[in-house]
This record gives sequence, structure tokens and C-alpha cells, in this order.
Amino acid sequence: MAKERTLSIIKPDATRRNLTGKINAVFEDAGLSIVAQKRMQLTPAQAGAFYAVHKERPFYNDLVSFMISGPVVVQVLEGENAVAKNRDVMGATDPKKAEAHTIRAQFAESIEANSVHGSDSAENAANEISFFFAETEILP
Ligand code: DGI
Repeated sequence: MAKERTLSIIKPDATRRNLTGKINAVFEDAGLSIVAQKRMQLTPAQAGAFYAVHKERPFYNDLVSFMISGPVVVQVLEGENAVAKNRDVMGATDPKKAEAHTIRAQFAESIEANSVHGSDSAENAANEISFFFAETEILP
């Protein structure tokens, strides 16, 4: 299978607890290469636009507030089957339901403060990568 890219975000609960390196080690150990990465403070407009698909959900405002509560690390992961591989190492949205080896089972605090975001399809990955990165910032 050809190499694929996905968009990952290390969320504020994880940057706050100095878990960036540990989470990156999980990605790299799984065969995902970090080909772009930047730490940033999202604005309310950026977080709102990024999660626009959830606009009608009851947790939308809380989710946006959480995502701007501290710095995030946005990153492009590359590897074979990167979208599915990343979803596998992230684990279920609710850490109580996530398998033991996953990032969310090990590190997440709650269903909202769940440490990582990962694109859920190749199509969304392309859109989410271009939301944060110019092609020239991605260095395989
Ligand atoms: O793709 P995921 O991040 O696993 O999950 P998603 O796309 O369904 O939801 C996006 C984020 O929204 C998720 O990481 C945390 C938050 N969220 C999802 N479901 C709930 C939620 N937050 C709260 N408070 N309650 C929910 O039921």
C-alpha cells in the first residue's frame, strides 16, 4: 500500500502534562513518521471552524473552550495506512472504552480531554492537513 498522511493534534490536556514526547513515541513506534509539527495556541475561530462538523452537538461549545484552553501540537503523520493506523493507536473517543495499549487508555482524562485528535478518513485528512499546513511545511 502507498504511503498515506493524516492530521494529528496533541490536545491541551496532554501538552499541559508534558506528554508530547511520550505520545510522539507511540506514533513513531507504530511506524508513523512525524513529517510536520508545530505547537500553537488555537483561536476560538480556528477551533470552531476545525470542529464545525460538530456544531449542532450538545458538547460543541465545551469542546471549543477545551481546545483553546492551552497550546496544542498539530502534526502530519505519514506511513502505510496512516489514517487507520493512527486511529488504532489513539483508541476509542471515551478512554474508558479504549483498549489498554492505546494513547487514550494510557493518557486521556475524560471523553472530552482525550489527549489526541486524528482524522477519520483520507478525505478528511487532506482537508485537515491543509487547514494547518502549507505543502512546503511538510518534509517527508
Ligand atoms: O474522532 P474522535 O475524536 O474519536 O471523536 P468525534 O469526532 O466523535 O468527536 C470529536 C471530539 O469531540 C472528541 O474527541 C471529544 C469530543 N466529544 C465527542 N463526543 C463527546 C465529546 N465531548 C463530550 N463532552 N461528550 C461527548 O459525548
